[in-house]
Amino acid sequence: FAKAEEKTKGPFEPKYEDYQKVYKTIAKLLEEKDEYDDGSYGPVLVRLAWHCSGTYDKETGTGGSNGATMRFAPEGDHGANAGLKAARDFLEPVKEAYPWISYSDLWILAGVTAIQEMQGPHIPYRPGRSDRDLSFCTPDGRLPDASKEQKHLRAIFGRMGFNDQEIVALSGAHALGRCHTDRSGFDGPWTFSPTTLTNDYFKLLVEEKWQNKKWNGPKQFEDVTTKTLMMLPTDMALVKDKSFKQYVDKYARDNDAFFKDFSDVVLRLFELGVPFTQGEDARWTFKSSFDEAA
Ligand code: ZEM
Repeated sequence: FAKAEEKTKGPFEPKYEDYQKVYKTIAKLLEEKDEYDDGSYGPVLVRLAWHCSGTYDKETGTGGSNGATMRFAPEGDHGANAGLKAARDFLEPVKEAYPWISYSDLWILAGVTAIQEMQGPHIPYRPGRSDRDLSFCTPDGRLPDASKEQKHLRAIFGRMGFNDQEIVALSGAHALGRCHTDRSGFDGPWTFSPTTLTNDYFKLLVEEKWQNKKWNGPKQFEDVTTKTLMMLPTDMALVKDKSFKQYVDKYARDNDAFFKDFSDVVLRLFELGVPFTQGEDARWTFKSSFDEAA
């Protein structure tokens, strides 16, 4: 039947509506599977999309979200990717329902969906990623090491092509989710609302007092007031470093400015290393559940 249809209509070419359908399916699954972690798979989906993209190296053009090479052992087993199987498994039924979408387009679309469904800004999206074999896996060590500071952040994000302002805006994603001792060794959430995107990460960085947490785990910081929130050494580097701090201050004061810059930089992060055949004007903006309700 599929073959006969191809003859009359040509091969299936998914359009905006088809991707919006995939978006809606992911959004519905997010709502249904609310027993995970703090009540949402949203944060771990964002981390999956970021870890696909953040392997990009602008000098060699290797890495990035094209390929979905984290499906394979070398990359899937990198320490930085611990725990992301939960996100990949969550998306497996979506891939089965829409076999025409590549894993690499799906994982990034899931990141976009998660951000929007957690009340973040719209993130324009273009398809065009194709899945590649394990020979395209990137070497270990391309993602940031949370125990380090500003010099390391500039080296890692500079390799992707990002400047100080962009590093700070991207870090605002830590308003979402938490650290898990069995994944990274660190423990706890950054904010009191880890399933809603806000500028609270920046507000807490500047308004709270942070102290060294006394425990058996790796060096991390806790808020003096409740001792329930956390910051990584790389998070604290953003307020220690003058050039970073000016943007932390700006985003702490102005959620709209954060949302705008976050959308701009995440869109670029998610497109790193992708050989698109369509131009930037072909990007789509998907409707979220909040747009539909309005
Ligand atoms: Zn994260 N991140 N990240 N990050 N991240 C964790 C969790 C999450 C760093 C890092 O080492 C860690 C960005 C940048 C950086 C998210 C999104 C983005 C965790 C905890 C660590 C240790 C993992 C665990 O134990 O489950 C470092 C050093 C970064 C350098 C600045 C950027 C950029 C992100 C997106 C744009 C998200 C959403 C999480 C929460 C995941 C979850 O499962 O809750």
